[in-house]
Amino acid sequence: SECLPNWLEKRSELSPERIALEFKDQRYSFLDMHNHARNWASAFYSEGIRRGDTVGLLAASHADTVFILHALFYLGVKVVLLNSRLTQNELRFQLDDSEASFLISEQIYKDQVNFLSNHGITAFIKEDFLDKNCGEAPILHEFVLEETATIMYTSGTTGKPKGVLQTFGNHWWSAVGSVLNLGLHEKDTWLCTVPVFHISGLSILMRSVIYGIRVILHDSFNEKLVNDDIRNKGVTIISVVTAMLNRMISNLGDQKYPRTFRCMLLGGGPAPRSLLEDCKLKHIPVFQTYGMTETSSQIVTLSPEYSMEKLGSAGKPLLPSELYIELDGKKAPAYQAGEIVVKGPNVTKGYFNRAEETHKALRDGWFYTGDIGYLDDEGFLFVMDRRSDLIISGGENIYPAEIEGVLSRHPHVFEAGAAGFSDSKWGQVPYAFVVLTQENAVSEEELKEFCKQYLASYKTPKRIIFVKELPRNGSNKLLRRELHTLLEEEQ
Ligand code: S0N
Ligand code: AMP
Ligand code: MG
Ligand code: MG
Ligand code: MG
Repeated sequence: SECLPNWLEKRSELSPERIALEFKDQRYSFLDMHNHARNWASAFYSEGIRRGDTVGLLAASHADTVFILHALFYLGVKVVLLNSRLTQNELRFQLDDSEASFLISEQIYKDQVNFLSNHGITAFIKEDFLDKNCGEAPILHEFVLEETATIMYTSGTTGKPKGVLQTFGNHWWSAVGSVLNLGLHEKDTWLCTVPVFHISGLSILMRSVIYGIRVILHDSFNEKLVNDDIRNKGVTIISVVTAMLNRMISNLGDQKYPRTFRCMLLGGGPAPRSLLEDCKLKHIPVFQTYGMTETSSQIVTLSPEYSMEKLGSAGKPLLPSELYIELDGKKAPAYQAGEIVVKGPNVTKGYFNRAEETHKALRDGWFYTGDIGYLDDEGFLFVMDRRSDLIISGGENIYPAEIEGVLSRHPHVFEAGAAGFSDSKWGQVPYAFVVLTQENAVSEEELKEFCKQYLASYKTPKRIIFVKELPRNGSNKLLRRELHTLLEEEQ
């Protein structure tokens, strides 16, 4: 099977002195990074972690996290990237579902780690390794392109998250597709302030070692610090979601970004027209992109020369990828909306242990995104609506079925329906509509607290509205879109 040299090891031979990573004013060259990765690999190896194992990683954005990730690739381990906003119950589900044998985490998540250890997961805290002296681990000098490198969970319409398999080949081709569109400048620096447990962030780390460019990593998103770094540290590219860009612009005020800042890569959800126009007026080089966990980040991105002329479009499929719009089982003509269907070497081979869902999504090599959009007569994509029922809040996905499932477990909840409502800060937030078994049996606050045990805070309904019944069609299917009218009636 097809292989490529271990990227970071190779990079550390090609450009050992070049700065790979900056984190809180600490700088690491590619050679430093390789050495750190090797040391972590040895530490993990001495604990029994082996090629082919599946290992969960629950870690904040930190230089160590980057080294640990590479270390796990060096060992040929499949890494399950865990969203640190999730509750203990959600984390446990993902570790069980992915059949992970180990968890690597850190002190700040000790509560989660204790909970998970008590549920049978072998967990390590990175701080415990610090003074350990280990022998050397055998590391992979080649990556097999079809092997799974990472697994990221994405929620589903049924309410049960599923693990998206991302191979080394997927990551490689994603990085190649991006650079063939955006180009590579000698002084490129990518600011990473999106989480590395999402593909938005992880793909930046992959591009860094493949291209040999510097990454400036922030441990959280702070619009002032981001603007400072863009203005003063030679950042040329940053990846953002709409909620971040809004905050950056209001913090920027009348100040300007330097001309060397060449790309504000905007993805992860809808890009409001007013925001794009505002950026155009301010000469901020926004590049809208369309991509998802299943495509290992961007699959469609507006190219530089069209960023103004095709404002509102997500662009054309990147060079390695293809796309068409399907309507009633056929290719739709220009301007006809339908399902966005994509293909390319960056597209997942499927969901872990979910044959049925994999077969439904992947047909004849084409991936059915569930998103709705159209192509204009020049082949530019306009994304209109997200996959069925998906709520995107500040770049985080929420599926109504997941909220409904949790609420229904409450003894006083007879039934529940959830939907997304627009919100100026997050784009959308979830609301829930609940029919109680008995009037006033439980309060809105109590139900929210109940939700927080099982749902990350961003998934917990911002409002819970008590109703007498839920809108259903003749075959008793919940009509989520009609929940909006229910709210209007309440007010
Ligand atoms: C927007 C972010 C930064 C907000 O986080 P912030 O401000 O740091 O919040 P905290 O201080 O941690 O918490 C304060 C309160 O706010 C709640 N909260 C936090 N985030 C959200 C949210 N998203 N929605 C609702 N509430 C939120 C906290 O819970 C807390 O409240 P309490 O106290 O009640 O707990 C942060 O959310 C963020 O980082 N968002 C972006 C995530 C992201 O990267 N999403 C993209 C995922 N998609 C992909 O990766 C595929 C697309 C892709 O790859 C891509 C995307 C963008 C650009 C480029 C690409 C590419 O293709 O390369
Ligand atoms: P995730 O993989 O969790 O980031 O979710 C990806 C989803 O975000 C896609 O399937 C779309 O529904 C949505 N999305 C990504 N990019 C865009 C875009 N440019 N416009 C509208 N929706 C988008
Ligand atoms: Mg914050
Ligand atoms: Mg998401
Ligand atoms: Mg119940």
